[in-house]
Amino acid sequence: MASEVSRIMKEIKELKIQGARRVAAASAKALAISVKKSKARDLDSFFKEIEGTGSKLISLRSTEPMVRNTIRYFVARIEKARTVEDGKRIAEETLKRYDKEFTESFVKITKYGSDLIWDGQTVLTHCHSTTVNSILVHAHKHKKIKVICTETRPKYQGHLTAKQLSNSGVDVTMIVDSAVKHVMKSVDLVMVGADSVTAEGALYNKIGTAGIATIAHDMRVPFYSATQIYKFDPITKLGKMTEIEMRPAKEVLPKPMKGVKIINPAFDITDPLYIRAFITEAGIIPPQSVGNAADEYIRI
Ligand code: RUB
Repeated sequence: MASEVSRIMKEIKELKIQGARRVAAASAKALAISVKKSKARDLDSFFKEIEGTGSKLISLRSTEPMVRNTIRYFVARIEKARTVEDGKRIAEETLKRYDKEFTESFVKITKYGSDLIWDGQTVLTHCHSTTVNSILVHAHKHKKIKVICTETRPKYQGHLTAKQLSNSGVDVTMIVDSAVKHVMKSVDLVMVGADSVTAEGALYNKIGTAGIATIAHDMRVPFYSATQIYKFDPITKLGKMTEIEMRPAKEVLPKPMKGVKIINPAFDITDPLYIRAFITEAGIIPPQSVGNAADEYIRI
């Protein structure tokens, strides 16, 4: 395997590349590199190689349907090749097309999400979502907004959120995750990203999201998730659940504590009942319509 591909895989695993969009984009890049560098002499071994790299990329973060959808997007096109050289050309073209579609949907979501925030409002966010950050920076350019972000235990992705927002001039305040209830009275809306969206409109996002949604619901604060439709998980149409990635205990406690067990789920599930809408490239979609939008939009 090319060293650049191994490096990308390692960075995904260690969360140096984190967040569903960045993980999917990096996986697309890694697959395209491995196709380009393939030394396979016949189509059979070429396809096997692609399948192997694709499966490896998918296995790195198990709660990421966007990676699975991305790999399927590539494989479905490359599999039409008649020769290895043809396959390499198709992979290159697919990467260009994928990047273009990826950027276009991101621009749309940024605009739709920003339109939901009114002048003078305070938005609470959790973890680090490139999608939500883009919305908040865009909104800040056109109106006066405040942002409250959680630090996001155990890996503190909220630090990156705070840093990026502050560098862009956004008024940002960071809280510990357990302070969400305390601050909710001064929040006008909650906006988080998404890792997986299911057929019934449930949301998988960073651990802690479901608790925030419950508090927002109790206090009548609208809760939105900004997501590309490619985060829809097709297996949920068949009644299966997206898997929740369990991460190493040392992320919670670097040195083990005698007699103490640790579990470290990376994500949790927010009930559709608590979600006002998903902000997608297809518009602002209520949870019950997400499955239809996915049928319409996902072109694999
Ligand atoms: C990141 C996370 C983000 C979503 C959306 O978790 O939960 O909210 O991935 O991000 P982790 P984006 O840090 O474990 O990857 O909008 O950038 O796709």
